[in-house]
Amino acid sequence: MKKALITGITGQDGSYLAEFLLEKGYEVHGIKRRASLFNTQRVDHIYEDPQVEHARFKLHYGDLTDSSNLTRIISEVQPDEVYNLGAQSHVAVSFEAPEYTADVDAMGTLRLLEAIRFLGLEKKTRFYQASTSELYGLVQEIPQKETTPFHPRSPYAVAKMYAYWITVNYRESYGMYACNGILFNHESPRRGETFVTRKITRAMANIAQGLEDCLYLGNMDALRDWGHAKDYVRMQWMMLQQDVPDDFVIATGKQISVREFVRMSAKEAGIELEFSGEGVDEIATITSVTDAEKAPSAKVGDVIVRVDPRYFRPAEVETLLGDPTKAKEKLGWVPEITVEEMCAEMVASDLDTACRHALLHAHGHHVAVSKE
Ligand code: NDP
Ligand code: GDR
Repeated sequence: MKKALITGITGQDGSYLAEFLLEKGYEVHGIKRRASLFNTQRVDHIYEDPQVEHARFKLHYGDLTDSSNLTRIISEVQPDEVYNLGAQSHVAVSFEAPEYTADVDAMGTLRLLEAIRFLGLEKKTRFYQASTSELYGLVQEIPQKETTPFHPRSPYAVAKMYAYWITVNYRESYGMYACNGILFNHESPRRGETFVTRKITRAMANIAQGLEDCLYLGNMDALRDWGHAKDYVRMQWMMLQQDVPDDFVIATGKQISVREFVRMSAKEAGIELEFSGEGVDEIATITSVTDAEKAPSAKVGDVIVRVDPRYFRPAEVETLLGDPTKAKEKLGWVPEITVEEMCAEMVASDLDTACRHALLHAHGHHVAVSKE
């Protein structure tokens, strides 16, 4: 039975990858951080009590900032494959916490690679690094492919650039099977609530159900190539099953703006919107309610989207569009879920939660809607 170790197993991708590998028959180990509240909601459905005989899903406390902890876990597990998905993954937050972001995202990658080497596992353990389209930042070529030059635009992207090159370096220096997946934005109902797609689908559901009045966003002109996390974790595994390690762009090859994603999400929640005004004065107004069951609280004429410059970034990545030709040709990978299908799934999931909260609210229970 193959053994995989996943850092960031409690995150969006970690949870889908763990499910995927369990289905493939792997024994799956994951590193979770100690927190004052439970932080395993995304993997609770696959949790197995450690007392269960032959449990195939095991969690270890750890942190990417702690070398001795990582070395001990890798030594105990002796993994065939390590997927380094753990990161301070929020671009805007990386401007607030640049040093911590570098420690986790850049040095954390080095710590893992060095632990594998130190333990003499460099010929056994295959390594996947969660690289990112943010490396392209100020884009030099459209669409972006494996050979497009990098120009990172945030402390997050600069840290991930170190991680990218140290992964290449360990492959070249020590013959390690180490790969970079240069993944473009990918989302799902499990996406963190402060990334823009989930912030939008959640807000549209809450507004439809009368739990929130207005969504405040930053740059609505930003263009992204959005795919579904389920499609992208499949590719992470495929990359580690080749004869020769290599780096791949993973993307859909299509892009839409943040504004278009708002329109699409509102529609899924039974609301048609019209955008007007420019820059910080841009607003979106309800022009019709197409599904009164989904959106009983929506009223024509209400302004439900505004701009808050607090969400502008010191340096923005305006446009990202990936060219996944290499992944298609060499690995036969094609994304199966469109952005429209993904948006519909996310809104349906957030509407489900909003409906339950609205019911509680109607029965006099206070429901706090946390926002950022
Ligand atoms: P999430 O933010 O959902 O998950 C990040 C994971 O990393 C969480 O499990 C988090 O733990 C963990 N983590 C954070 N800090 C540390 C630390 N100091 N030590 C150990 N673990 C830590 O990210 P995604 O699942 O969306 O992304 C997975 C990876 O892919 C990340 O590296 C991200 O940068 C990269 N990526 C993501 C893309 C996307 O569009 N989703 C695109 C390209 C790259 P906790 O749950 O406790 O917070
Ligand atoms: P990104 O994702 O920065 O691309 O990084 P995010 O969803 O945060 O932003 C996408 C674009 O939307 C604009 N935007 C807003 N973003 C947020 N979070 N909140 C807002 O209110 C808002 N308004 C507009 C942003 O400015 C940006 O242009 C994600 C992360 O998953 C990274 O870890 C990963 O590496 C990259 O995708 C690829």
